[in-house]
Amino acid sequence: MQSELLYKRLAQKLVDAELNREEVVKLTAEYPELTVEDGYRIQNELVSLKLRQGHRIFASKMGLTSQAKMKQMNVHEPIRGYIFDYMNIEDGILPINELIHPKVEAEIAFVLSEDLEGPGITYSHVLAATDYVVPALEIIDSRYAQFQFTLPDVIADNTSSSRVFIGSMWRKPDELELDLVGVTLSINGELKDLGAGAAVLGHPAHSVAMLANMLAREGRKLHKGDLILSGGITGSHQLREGDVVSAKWGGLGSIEFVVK
Ligand code: OOG
Ligand code: MG
Repeated sequence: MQSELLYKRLAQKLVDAELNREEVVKLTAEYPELTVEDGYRIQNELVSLKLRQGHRIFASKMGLTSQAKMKQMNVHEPIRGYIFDYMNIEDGILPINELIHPKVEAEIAFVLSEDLEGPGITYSHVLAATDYVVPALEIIDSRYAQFQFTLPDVIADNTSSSRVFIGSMWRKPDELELDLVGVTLSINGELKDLGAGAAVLGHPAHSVAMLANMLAREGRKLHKGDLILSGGITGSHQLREGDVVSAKWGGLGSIEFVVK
């Protein structure tokens, strides 16, 4: 357990790195003793800083919930974080000059019709409390050099959250078998990755249940109306200026954007 002042200082460092588009050395290089709990304390400070700057929380997210992601990032435990209002892109253009080394990943997101309060939340509670499921492309942009980090680092860095594109096809959860929803991710017409909802902890609703149960440990809950990203089904893929990205979900439509 570190001091309050250190949490604040490290949160500020990560916020500055994002604003200045300058990668930083991972926190555990300087503070190897940082724990997962410290990571969440730093993330809490980062969220407070953003809220004080006038930003609002747009969505909650889970990360590292699929084998594809855990293997790729070499971190083997699911994590939670936030997506802020300024991160939501609605015009189909990703401005790369605002980012460090962005990557894209395909996800399934949930909109809740009721509060979900753990502990003991299961995926069937989640499905019963889901208003809509929607496709999402998340843009992650670690503030750390070479996109390399340990578990406490990536938690502190708000799970690499950077931007998000939400699809326009909203479906009721009982209209689909979410574990069987397939997704393809293409860049410049070339198929880069594919997967199915089951890649996320067997069923993406398990990821939302895990989030509710993680929050319960801090006496918190998910709220009616919350939007929650359940984590990358596919691995994440590096983006370059001029790229045209397109993803398709079975029964959930598609999302396209260009990198400018
Ligand atoms: C951490 C964020 C992971 C996901 O969906 O797995 C994430 C990272 O890979 O940099 O958002
Ligand atoms: Mg993600």
